[in-house]
Amino acid sequence: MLNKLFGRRDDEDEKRQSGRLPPGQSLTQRFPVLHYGPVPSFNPQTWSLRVFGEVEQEVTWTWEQFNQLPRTQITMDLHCVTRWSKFDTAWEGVALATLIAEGFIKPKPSARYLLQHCENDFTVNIPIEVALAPNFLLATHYDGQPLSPDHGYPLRGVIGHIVGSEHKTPYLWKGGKWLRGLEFMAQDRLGFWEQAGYHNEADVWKEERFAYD
Ligand SMILES: Nc1nc2c(c(=O)[nH]1)N[C@H]1C(S)=C(S)[C@@H](COP(=O)(O)O)O[C@H]1N2
Ligand SMILES: [Mo]
Repeated sequence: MLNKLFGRRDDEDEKRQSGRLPPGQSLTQRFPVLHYGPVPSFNPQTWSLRVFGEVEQEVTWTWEQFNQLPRTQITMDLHCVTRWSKFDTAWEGVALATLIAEGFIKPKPSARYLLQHCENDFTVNIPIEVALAPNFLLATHYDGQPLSPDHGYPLRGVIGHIVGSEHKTPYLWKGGKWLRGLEFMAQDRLGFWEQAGYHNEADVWKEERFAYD
């Protein structure tokens, strides 16, 4: 127990000294679970991901079709608005930028925001440039294994900080678990937590946690 405690503190000091611990965060070696509502069940026969809104052509993929899309692996630091940070997490899935570069999705020039639609009507909004950056992934695997049900199985958005990169890093809530739809939008629309008072930009380095404080 004591060993584990010292291990965490040493690890945290090291991350702070190397500039990887954002203000107001502390390091966790666990992987906490946070969401509103129940964990949905997954049926591979009926699951689909619908891409719609400001796109040249709407497309809906079955689970089998989604698994044929080109895949990407990334390692990121995750920062949760509830003040835990988890470092060097390994993810695998599909990058939105790749889907667009390879013509699987053709957004209209008017597309400026992305709304992630999740099971149980949960939504979360991000600007298109955040959605297309390499630190946002449509993830199916964490740490070499399919996502666990409470972390978003079978598919979630995940967003974090890639060490050494300059991409904007929002808090982890900007990745929706149990994804079922991607809506490209001309105008911004607030998601579930944003409507509840969370900051719309959510930049971890600026500590943009809540809209009014
Ligand atoms: N569908 C859905 N996705 C969600 C949420 C939620 O309530 N529902 N909560 C967000 C919040 S607030 C956080 S901090 C992260 C937590 O991800 P984790 O449970 O894998 O740590 O999921 C985000 N994605
Ligand atoms: Mo959160």
